[in-house]
Amino acid sequence: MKFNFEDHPHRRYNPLTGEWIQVSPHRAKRPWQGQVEKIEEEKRPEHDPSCYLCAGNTRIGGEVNPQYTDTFSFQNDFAALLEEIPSGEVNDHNGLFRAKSERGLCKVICFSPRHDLTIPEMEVAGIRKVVDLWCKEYTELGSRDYINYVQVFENKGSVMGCSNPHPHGQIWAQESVPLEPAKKTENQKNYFDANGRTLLSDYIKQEIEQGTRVVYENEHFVALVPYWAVWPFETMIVPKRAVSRITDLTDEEKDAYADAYKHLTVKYDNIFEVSFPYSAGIHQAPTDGEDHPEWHLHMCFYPPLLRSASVKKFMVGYEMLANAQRDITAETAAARIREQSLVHYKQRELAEDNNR
Ligand code: H2U
Repeated sequence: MKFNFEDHPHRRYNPLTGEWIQVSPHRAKRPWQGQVEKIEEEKRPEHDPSCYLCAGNTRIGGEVNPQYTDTFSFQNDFAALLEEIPSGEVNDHNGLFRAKSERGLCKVICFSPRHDLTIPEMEVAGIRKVVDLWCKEYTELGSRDYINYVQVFENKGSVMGCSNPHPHGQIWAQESVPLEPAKKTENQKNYFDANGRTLLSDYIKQEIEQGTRVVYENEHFVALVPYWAVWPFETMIVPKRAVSRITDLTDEEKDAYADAYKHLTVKYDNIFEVSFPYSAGIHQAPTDGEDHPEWHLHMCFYPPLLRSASVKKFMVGYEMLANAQRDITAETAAARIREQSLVHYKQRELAEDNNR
């Protein structure tokens, strides 16, 4: 018998983080053949008077949101990181008790004043305004002396712990480079030093040639299920040109980014005909004053759903105690995402209703 990746358990290596993932393809080669139940979603109003992110409403701390018309950002009223703290450090008992003060700040980014929309339901032009706001925030926050990393992210759906369905994301900016981007800095640097090209330029060149894990592509961006994906429908959006930070993208590339973000998430929603939950975020160069030519910007999407709108993958048991593991292969998941329409299911349903 000859080993093959479609049938036999194996491990795959993530060159960005230096970690391995256990793949058990024999356990669930066609996980979507079971029943797919459709969850009825509540219809939200365009403006909700009780939402703290809607335009003109009062937030918990008493501040009133402006009558914004596209995007809006504000400092998180319950920020996890604070700017005004004294610095301190503890290192006791042979390093067994170590701690260090951490300065930073947290912002909330509203993607649209429309309470009833999500990224896949927004126009590309509206999403482009979100990209522009990310650029503005990355520049402003990153230019502060003590801020060495700016993490842009979005928690979508209550299953991801998102507290409000109004389309929004967050930014945490801080003194240290956090764990995930720190691992990626080290591995990308080693690759760049050895090869003179970014790790992801070489990687996406192969992916585009092979095509099996690509789910969407436009002139400047590619969306794919990484070879080393952990979550069932995990993806990455990567610019084709090696840019270290979002502010290095040209106007045309920023439009293409918005287009890829929209179309990937439309496909996501279409899989189970439900607003697909995920945590997504941009990994890019630290704002530590260094050039970072090794860094190749990318956006990671980690959706928890596995088999239907209500069956999610749990990272428990073996995953908690030993190693991340998946059943369906990256290739199978990619085929499933790729085959989805670029028309959002709600648009299709609307068109069907109008034709009736
Ligand atoms: P989620 O993305 O997890 O839903 O978080 C929304 C953030 O909005 C959350 O971090 C903040 C919360 O602290 N928030 C405010 O800053 N002001 C408010 O009035 C309510 C919530």
